[in-house]
Amino acid sequence: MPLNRQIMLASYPVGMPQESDFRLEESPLPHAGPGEALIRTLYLSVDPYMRSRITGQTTYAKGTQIGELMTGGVVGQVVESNDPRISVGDIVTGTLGWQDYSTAIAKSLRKVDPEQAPISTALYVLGMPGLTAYFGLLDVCRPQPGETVVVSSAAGGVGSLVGQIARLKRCRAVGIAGSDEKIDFITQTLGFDSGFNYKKVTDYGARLKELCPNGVDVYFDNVGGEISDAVMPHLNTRARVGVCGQISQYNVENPEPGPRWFGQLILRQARVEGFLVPQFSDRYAEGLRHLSSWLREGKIQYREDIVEGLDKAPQAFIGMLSGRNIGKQLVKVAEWHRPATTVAEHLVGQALSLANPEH
Ligand code: NAP
Ligand code: FER
Repeated sequence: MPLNRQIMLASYPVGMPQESDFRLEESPLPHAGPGEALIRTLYLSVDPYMRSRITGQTTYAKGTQIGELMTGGVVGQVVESNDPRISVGDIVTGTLGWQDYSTAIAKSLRKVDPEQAPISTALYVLGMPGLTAYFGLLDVCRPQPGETVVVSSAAGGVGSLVGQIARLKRCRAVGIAGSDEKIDFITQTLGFDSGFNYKKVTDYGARLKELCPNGVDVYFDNVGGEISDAVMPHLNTRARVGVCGQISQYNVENPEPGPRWFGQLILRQARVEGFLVPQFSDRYAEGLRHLSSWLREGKIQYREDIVEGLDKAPQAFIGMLSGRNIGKQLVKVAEWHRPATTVAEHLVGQALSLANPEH
């Protein structure tokens, strides 16, 4: 009888989480109840928001209590289903947690089409980070052709997409990230116009002035802290700042005091707006349609940083918070075994379309 490995919260982290804040437990495999499916985890996403869920306090969502399962987005394969909408073998995504197997109400799951894109993209370009970049940039920041868009944490899941979407909208994209390798990645592979490594540059303001000679029209803020303080004086008249995340503050025990830049907003008649991606949930289909066309047409490049093994999830999470990821940090939990029928159907489909291109 296989066991289900689960990663539980062992203690509320103080500052940067430690591996000892998490505990691996084993329990009997669950079964799907009425209207439910049993899902085998294939990929798990570790994301910054999880840090705010393990503080012992409730923010916009209920936190994880000590002894409870760590939450997280999963792509998995259905192994049992008690709902006609979901079949055994389907690939689905949902918020299922850090475990090998999960049960979920079938209607809370989204089906993933493995023919459309690699299934792991449901946790990145075609998932929550992609939608965050899409709506955060296009709806909150409203970039116009020719404008300069600055994005922080530019080589990460959300930031890597923000810069590319900005380029698709004919903006100049400038990224800020924490290593030379990340800057090479965003400029050489992703097509950002320029960027700088904030761990090497000491005078952020001077570097921003060089890289943004026409000022900053849009700042997509993923980090807050000193980096954002340095961007604010460069805002143009009617600039827009989308506050997506403040990761520089997630692991500090006491909020850092910072320069006071509200006067700059008056001077520049600028707008600062925070957002949470679920506020756009009634338009996710629109976002996914655009993101998947860009992906299919090769207009968006992506890089996944994959750690293997569920037991490595805490390490992957801590690594991501510490900046070790380039692209989206994922955990590969199990190999995907395509059901034979799907492969056969796929091959027949391919053969038919080769024989008859109109098919
Ligand atoms: P990510 O950028 O892939 O990974 C986190 C990155 O944060 C690290 O790689 C690191 O890169 C950077 N970082 C860590 N500590 C930092 C510090 N002190 N100063 C500056 N950078 C630091 O993560 P993601 O999933 O794409 O999320 C990015 C941001 O978006 C996070 O703030 C997250 O909370 C936010 N978010 C918001 C929403 C929403 O709905 N509002 C949804 C999703 C994500 P460096 O090497 O560059 O330091
Ligand atoms: C969500 C709302 C916000 C969510 C993630 C976030 C997984 C991320 C917020 C952050 O990183 O600040 O429903 O779903």
